Formats: sequence, structure tokens, C-alpha cells
Amino acid sequence: PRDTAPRCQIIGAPVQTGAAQPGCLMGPAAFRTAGLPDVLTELGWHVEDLGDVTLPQIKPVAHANPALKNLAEMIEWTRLLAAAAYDAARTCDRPIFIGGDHSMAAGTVSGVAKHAAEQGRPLFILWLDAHPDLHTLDSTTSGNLHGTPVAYYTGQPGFDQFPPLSAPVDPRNICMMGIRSVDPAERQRINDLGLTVHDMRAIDEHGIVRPLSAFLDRVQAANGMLHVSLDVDFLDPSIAPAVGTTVPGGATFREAHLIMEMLHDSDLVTSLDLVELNPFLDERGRTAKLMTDLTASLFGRSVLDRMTRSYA
Ligand code: HAR
Ligand code: MN
Ligand code: MN
Ligand code: MN
Repeated sequence: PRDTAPRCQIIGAPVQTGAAQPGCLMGPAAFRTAGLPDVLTELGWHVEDLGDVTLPQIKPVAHANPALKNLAEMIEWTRLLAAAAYDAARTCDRPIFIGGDHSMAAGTVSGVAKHAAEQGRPLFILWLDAHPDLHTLDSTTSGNLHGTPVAYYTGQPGFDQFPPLSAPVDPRNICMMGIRSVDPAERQRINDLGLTVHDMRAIDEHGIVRPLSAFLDRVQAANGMLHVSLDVDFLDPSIAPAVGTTVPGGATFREAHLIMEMLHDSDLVTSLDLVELNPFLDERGRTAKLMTDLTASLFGRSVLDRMTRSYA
């Protein structure tokens, strides 16, 4: 690529302690096997693969909620990934965090949020998921901590054992799409915090273009930074089987690509998570390949040159 090419760093986060089923540990290797770095290079990006973050030996951490699983692991991953994400956001145009279950977003989002705050810019989040992942450590009944990162990075109470947030994300700057599995405590929190949530019913009725355009207009008007967090289970299980928490009725192939294409045209995205890929559950690599192709659309792959851009 040219010296002036935009710069992307890839950071592997082999986190699986937040999910009930093992396997997300292999996610970063599957993304590399699917050719993610080469695909981005071919699209004209300068790509640097920083390898995987690794977790040192850690001691268990106690908590009053007996359901919690692997709390100490999530706390340490959050610390390590927040530092890695902060560094990457400072040194390149668009870091990609390849996971790893969604508990990793506690680290990646809080790390890029610190960078955004230092730039004096608000951070917006586009959360593409079947689930809102809005449990606190006290409200989760499954104890699977991939259901909690949004509560952490927005500064909800009860995360005192976690690294202190230097810049909590304003819940009003979060837009969720694809949601179709919400627990009662999360439903209440969505209302209390004022998140924008386009559930699958809303997408069935209105499509993705208008809700996404409205959100991107807000990001643009605020000179915001935009972090996109793409959970495999956002997609319909018929096209993306490699995830431990499939929910029927997810986004279609074209809905997902169109979101990525609009995000590319907007030129607003400043960081990306690719999460919940469980290669142990995949069929001949098809989910890893689809997630890689969606990333390619976000990084500029298109069928034809487009003369007009919705977001200049
Ligand atoms: N809300 C459920 C729970 O807390 C399911 C959480 C599943 N989360 C993910 N990430 N797969 O979106 O157990
Ligand atoms: Mn930056
Ligand atoms: Mn999720
Ligand atoms: Mn999910």
C-alpha cells in the first residue's frame, strides 16, 4: 500500500471465559485463516497484525452473586484489552479487535473511549447483536459474563473490582440493532438509560437504512468517533452457525452487508470488534468467511464505484 494508505491494526483477543461454551479461544486464528489481514491489504489499507493478547496466571475474585463464572478472568482481560485498545486507537486509523467472546468489549470499548475523551470527541457505539449485553454483575442469572460489557462501559454500579473507567460511554450515544433476546433486568435498563434499540421487529418494519442513517447523522453532527461491535449472533443462524448463542430471526446476508456498506460510505468508523465466533461450531469455515466478507464491505469492498456518498 501507499505511504498515505489508511492504517489498521489487528489485535487478537482469545477470550472465552465469558461464554458458556468453550471455543471462542480459536476465533482469532479462524479470522486469520479466513484471510482477514490480506483482504484488508488488497483494499488498500496498511495492515499491522499485532498478534494475540495473552492472559497471565490470575487469582480468583470473590463476589456476592454465586452465579458469576470466571469473574477474575474478565477483570484481567478488561485491564489488558483496555490498554491495548487505547494504544491502538492512538497509533492507527482503525483498530480491529478479533475475538473472543463479547466480554472483551468491556476492555476494547473502555480503551477507545479513553482515546476519544482525550481527543475531546464523543464516542458513539453501534452494537450489532441479538442481545443487549446489559446485565450488571448483580442482575445476571446465567453468570455468563459476555452478557455484561455494556453495563460496565456505561458506568453502571457494581463493577468496583474492575479497572476504573476513565471515560464512561453515554448510553444515549449507543445504537443497538438486531436485538431479539432480552432479559427482564435488561429491558428495564434499556428504558432507564435511554439507549436507542432497533429490535428485529423494528428492522422487519422499517429496514436498516433509515434507522442507521439517522444514527450516522448524529455521529457526524457531533464530530463523534464510532466504535462498531459486531456479534456473530446478530446474523441469522442459517447463514452464521458458528456461535454458542444462536437466536432465530436474525439479520439477513444483505441487511448485514448493507449496514457495512453504509458504514464504509459514512467514513465515520474509528474501531471495530468482531466477536463471538466459535470455530468449533462452524461448517467448513463459512461463518469466519462471512464475518471476514462483512469486514471487507466495511473497509471499502463494493460491487461498483459509487459516485455519491450519503455521508461526505
Ligand atoms: N442475556 C443472556 C445471559 O445473560 C444471554 C447473553 C448472551 N450474550 C451473548 N452476547 N451471546 O451477546 O445469559
Ligand atoms: Mn485515533
Ligand atoms: Mn453480544
Ligand atoms: Mn449476542
